[in-house]
Amino acid sequence: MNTFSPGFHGRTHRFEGRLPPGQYPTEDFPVLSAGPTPRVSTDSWEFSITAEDGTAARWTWEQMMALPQEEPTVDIHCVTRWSKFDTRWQGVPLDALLDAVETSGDFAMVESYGGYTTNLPLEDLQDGKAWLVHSFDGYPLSPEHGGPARLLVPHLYLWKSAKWVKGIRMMPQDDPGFWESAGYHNHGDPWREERSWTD
Ligand SMILES: Nc1nc2c(c(=O)[nH]1)N[C@H]1C(S)=C(S)[C@@H](COP(=O)(O)O)O[C@H]1N2
Ligand SMILES: [Mo]
Repeated sequence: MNTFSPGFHGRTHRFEGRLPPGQYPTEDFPVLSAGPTPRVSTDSWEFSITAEDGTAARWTWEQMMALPQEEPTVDIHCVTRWSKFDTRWQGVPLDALLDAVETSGDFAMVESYGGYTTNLPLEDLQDGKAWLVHSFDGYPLSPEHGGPARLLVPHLYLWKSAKWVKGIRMMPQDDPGFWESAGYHNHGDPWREERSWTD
């Protein structure tokens, strides 16, 4: 059942202008994982940001949860063409975590429990554009969707929002992550349809 009909195709629907080219809206929340779901307990969970010189800032679960929290409500866009409007999350703005490290690197490699990686220019993680989130729709994030904590970078295709995130490594030069090495676009802006490296 298309839950957005009737009316979605009208010019005055409430999501006018919020659906990037080539996307369709869904109210489902599909799970897309490249491998098995790692089970990470909050007792052993640790998040780190490592500068190019190897110095690292680290947070335990309790330390991360004690930081000022935000509740972003954002639209998310998967490169497999579904978009979901007004998703509600809770977590820590990445700016607060990045403040803890001194870096001159312009690029970041995001690393997950389980081995997934994705690369971004540092600026795509700054200035209120990214969060480390632990709750979705008022509940702790399920393991399938990246719990206990995932990255949320809603202005880029969702493969940049690494699930089960473990840390960020600063890099002086860009380096492709998991999907970026497999032909996905290096940047992934849904409004420019940056889907594959040929786009
Ligand atoms: N660690 C990890 N993060 C990941 C993935 C993955 O396979 N492993 N898949 C990515 C892709 S391709 C998408 S579309 C989204 C899917 O998030 P969801 O399963 O919560 O919908 O997670 C992204 N983050
Ligand atoms: Mo994806």
